Amino acid sequence: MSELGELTDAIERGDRSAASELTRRAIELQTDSRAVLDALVAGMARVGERFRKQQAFVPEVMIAARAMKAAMAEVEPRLVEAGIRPDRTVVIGTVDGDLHDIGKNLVAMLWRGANFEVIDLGVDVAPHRFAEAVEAHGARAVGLSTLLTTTMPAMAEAVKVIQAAAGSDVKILVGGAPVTPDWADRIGADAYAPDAATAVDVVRELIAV
Ligand code: B1M
Repeated sequence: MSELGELTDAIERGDRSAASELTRRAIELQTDSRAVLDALVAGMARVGERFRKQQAFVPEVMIAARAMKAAMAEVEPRLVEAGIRPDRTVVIGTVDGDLHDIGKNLVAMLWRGANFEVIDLGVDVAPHRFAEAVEAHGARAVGLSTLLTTTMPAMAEAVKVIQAAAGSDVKILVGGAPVTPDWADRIGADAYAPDAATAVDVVRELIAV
């Protein structure tokens, strides 16, 4: 197997030290940094796909994301030198009044793994903070998560405030256990994703990456 193939496998297995070592070696061998990045992204994509099929679970995704982070620390200076930037900037957060963040963090990890710059606002995020972050970072999309039926109205309010501030150029993706495609339609969101892996495909489609 090629070294980059081994790197993809190391990310998929969540083997942090192998991922760092293989990335360092690829850099020493002057491998094109874009190809190294693609190998890392491919590893996360495989984990995301297994997660979607319920062949992998939350811990595996978190371990793979940790390996990805370690390998990214090795390759990032080269990417900067080569002028390679993340594809797009996106904002994510759990809506006002809701403290659940495990699902939201999974989405953020897979978005990072897919080479997005992710501005994670955390939990209990007031609507105006989403709008401010979009403006401050020039984000193209916002992800809103909620796990509580009681905070679904806060999701609707966030959509309204973001759209009023940013217009229809900024796309809004919603998700979380009580959220449905019908709810997404009713509150005027651009899209719904049932899980973190699908959220990668959906955001790519929304902003045409
Ligand atoms: Co809470 N909680 N909780 N809780 N909690 C639920 C959600 C609940 C269903 C439990 C139950 O009663 N059976 C229930 C909600 C009921 C309802 O509203 N219908 C509930 C409740 C009531 C509460 C409190 C009100 C309890 C209380 O204090 N009386 C309280 C609320 C606090 C608050 O937020 N203000 C509360 C507190 C907590 C803890 C703090 C203890 C803890 C959260 C810890 C944390 O997140 N750091 C917690 C937990 C862990 C849960 C359960 C057990 C697990 C949630 C979870 O992390 N799932 C949950 C019951 C359950 O789901 N079995 C429950 C794993 C995670 C991977 O799944 O987040 O659904 P999930 O994410 C999925 C998808 O939904 C999707 O992708 C992920 C998978 O790929 N997704 C997105 C999520 N966000 C997305 C965004 C996207 C796209 C997809 O695009 C942007």
